[in-house]
Amino acid sequence: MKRRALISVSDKSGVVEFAKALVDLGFEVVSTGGTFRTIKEAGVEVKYVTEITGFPEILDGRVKTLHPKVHGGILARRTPDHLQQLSDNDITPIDVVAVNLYPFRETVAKEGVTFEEAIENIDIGGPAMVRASAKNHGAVTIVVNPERYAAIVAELQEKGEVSDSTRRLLALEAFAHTAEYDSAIASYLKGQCEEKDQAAEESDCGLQIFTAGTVEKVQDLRYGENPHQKAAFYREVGYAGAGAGTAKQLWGKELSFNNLLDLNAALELVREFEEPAVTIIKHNNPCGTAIAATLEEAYVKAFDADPVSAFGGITACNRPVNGATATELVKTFMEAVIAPAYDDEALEILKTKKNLRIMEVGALEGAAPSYDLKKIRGGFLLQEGDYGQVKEEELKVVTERTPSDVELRDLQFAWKVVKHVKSNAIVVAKDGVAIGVGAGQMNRVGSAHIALEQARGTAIGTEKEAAADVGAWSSQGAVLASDAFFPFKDTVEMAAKYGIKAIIQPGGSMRDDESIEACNRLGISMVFTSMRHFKH
Ligand code: 93A
Repeated sequence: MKRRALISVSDKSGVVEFAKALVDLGFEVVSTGGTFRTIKEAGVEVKYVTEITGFPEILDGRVKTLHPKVHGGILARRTPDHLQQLSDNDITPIDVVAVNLYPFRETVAKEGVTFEEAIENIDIGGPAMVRASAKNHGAVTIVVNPERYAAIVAELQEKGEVSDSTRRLLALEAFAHTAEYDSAIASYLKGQCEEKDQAAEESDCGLQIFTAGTVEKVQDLRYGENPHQKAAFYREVGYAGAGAGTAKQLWGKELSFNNLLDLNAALELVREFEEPAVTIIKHNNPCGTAIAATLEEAYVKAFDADPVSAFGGITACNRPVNGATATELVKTFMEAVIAPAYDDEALEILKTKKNLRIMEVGALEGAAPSYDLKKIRGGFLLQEGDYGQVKEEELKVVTERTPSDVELRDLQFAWKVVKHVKSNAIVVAKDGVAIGVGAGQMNRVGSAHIALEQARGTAIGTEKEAAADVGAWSSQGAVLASDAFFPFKDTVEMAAKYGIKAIIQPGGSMRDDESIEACNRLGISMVFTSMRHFKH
């Protein structure tokens, strides 16, 4: 008896050659409508599936292979008992199954696709055969990927059969194929449900973006946060807009795990600003951030805010990088730079640094919101990104003193920066520059101390020499932002000693009164945002 192969594929690439090779190896090839025609027209011997089922394809092809003559032939163990049952029912075993599924993902990606078209492209008979064959891979060779045809033919030619280990690998590939297929359908339907039900969208936290099949591996990374940790970089399929995950690397060394994390932190910070803005990130915290009239000026100010920390940092710019900015950038060692674009002169200058990773991300506007995922052992936490914004008219002055216009501008600047600093976060700012950053301390006053001490010694641009000469404290007249409320008045009292003139914080502590009283006593303005920005 001839061995039987069943071929039913939507992706017809290589199918004629495969069928021909099987026929040459002595197989009887059975196929469904379109596949049958393709093979037959190429002059290769093939049987139409209805010949073996004795049943027509019905319901516009919805039922073509869903038949015991097919599934019995696939699922039977090659034991005397099962083979006897096949023979009693006039069923021939099927040893090779080549199936790939209706192109669901491609169909729903097409513009203007209707719901009905999408539904018709949900393959039922195909996955049934794929799963049945993969389950019975002890006897059946299942191939879902046309790239495997040649290797299978080669094994059959060499050994007369496909080895156990190959069949098992093919089964694995088959189950991955159907799992990915079903998750694409689930994602699509979820999108459809959400379009109809706004409330559902609001209550749900976008879990569909993390289901298998909606992310793709970009690359294995050399290692994770440390060399003994394996790691890889995945990208959300179809994410619209500029993000660290979608940026293009134009130049430089291979990206590392920590580079990607820092690139993300950097880009998310500068996209807060309308004005030309630059930030330099170290270990996920911004050591220097500035806004200015030009990008070049913003870079110089950001760098000068903390040149020691900026060494080996990751820089983000919210404007295309020009030659002048690039000239400044290459003066020190930077790991990477990310920006919407680069002009030719800038690229030429930046490329003098062999290892500098140059990342181009495109226009920052209009990016879809993204989610934040944190892994815990045995689970994960998913939340919307922190896109909370406080408008100027929502700020509430709670002190006798009102901030001046310049202070108000600095308060709003510092508030945007502090959102991107690990909690407990304190940022001291002056003239559009973050001159002191206190990050990740376990108490707020500890972060304040770090930020204020740094601000005290920071000297920006033209102030540099003057400050050095007279020993002036740069923190004089600066403003301070806190990502969450002050539990005690101690931070206010410390800020006053450093000459801070205005403070921005969410408010909402049991002891707000004490902090307000301290501000009034010390001549400081304080505004409440009623929104906090914890970052863990
Ligand atoms: O419509 S189905 O869900 N019902 C079936 O019984 C069935 N059998 C095979 N889809 C079915 N298929 C699929 O048809 C295969 O998975 C393959 O993608 C496609 C091949 O059809 P044709 O050979 O007519 O081009």
